[in-house]
Amino acid sequence: MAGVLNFPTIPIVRSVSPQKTIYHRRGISIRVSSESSEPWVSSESPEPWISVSTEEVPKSGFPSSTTTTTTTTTTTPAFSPPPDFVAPNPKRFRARPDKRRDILAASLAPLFRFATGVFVSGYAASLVPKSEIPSGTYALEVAGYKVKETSKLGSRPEKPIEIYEFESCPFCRKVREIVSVLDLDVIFYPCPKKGPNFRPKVAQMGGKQQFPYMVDPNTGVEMYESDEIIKYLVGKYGDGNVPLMLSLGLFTTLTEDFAMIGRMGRGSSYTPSRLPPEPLKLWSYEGSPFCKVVREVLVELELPHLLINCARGSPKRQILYEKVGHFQVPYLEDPNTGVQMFESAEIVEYLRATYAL
Ligand SMILES: N[C@@H](CCC(=O)N[C@@H](CS)C(=O)NCC(=O)O)C(=O)O
Repeated sequence: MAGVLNFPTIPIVRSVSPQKTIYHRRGISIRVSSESSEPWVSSESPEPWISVSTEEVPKSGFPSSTTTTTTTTTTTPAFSPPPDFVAPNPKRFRARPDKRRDILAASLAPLFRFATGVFVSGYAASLVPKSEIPSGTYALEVAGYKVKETSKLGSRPEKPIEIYEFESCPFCRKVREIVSVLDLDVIFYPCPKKGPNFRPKVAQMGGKQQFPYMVDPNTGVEMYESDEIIKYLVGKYGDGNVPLMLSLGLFTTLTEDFAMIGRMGRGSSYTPSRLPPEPLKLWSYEGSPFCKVVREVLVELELPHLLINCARGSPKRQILYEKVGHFQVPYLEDPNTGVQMFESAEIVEYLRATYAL
């Protein structure tokens, strides 16, 4: 379990390279150069399927509008679904019998956190007769009624926020809760212990290996410190108010520590894996125990993933519902193999079969 002490970042100005200077003040840094790099491919990647070529590449992943001629790596991996792969049918609110203990243990987290990360900002719900919900509209059914859910969300960022973190870190969980509450989409760069790619990248960007580390490509702001990140995000993309359960100092940290008890150590250590060229896409939210077990494996395999947050009250529930005719999370879309699937147990097996070495 992580400790509960949180040390403020000492103000420093540090020159990282001739092209890039990062200013740190109380954990906040602003990227002031247009230098960029491929977001998830390590320059030292020894992977055998990576060939080196010189070509004109548009820079991506971090704030930059420049196009540079540079030597870059192009990946030509053959990622394919496991043999005989068949996507399972969705079974809402049901854990596969051999995974019931895992899901029960993962359910302790939202209990200890009083459901923070289960509902989006300004959530309200009422039971209405079925006839009041137009057909083709997502709504949960309870005892012959439909649940009408609404929310009040702030302004939306154009590009997803980027967060470097790992599942079993209580400070990272605080930040994952706030992005669920604010209904923000995030590219997560997992940083498990001994992970070869994104831990070094954070040290390169911010000067030290400390997590979470957030990059907002919309503003160029980068920062360490969970509390600072939370304040920044609610100010920019919320109503400016930090939710109570994230503003109670030691109590918040302790309950975040307790939230890890059921799944102690999961989602913290690196499992050697093959890094795909494209981030995976996971429809998910922090309060769901079914999503938690999938996130643990994404982190262990160090797989970058765009997380589409859709806690209760999120308008994105309707988007998934229209897209696949059903709403349930976790829902994985893997652009590297073309696989799209529901069901946490099978997603975990798929990820291990496809990416673990
Ligand atoms: N058997 C599924 C269960 C997933 C599930 O039921 N997820 C809940 C969220 S915790 C859900 O999507 N509920 C639908 C809803 O809220 O409308 C799995 O293991 O992935």
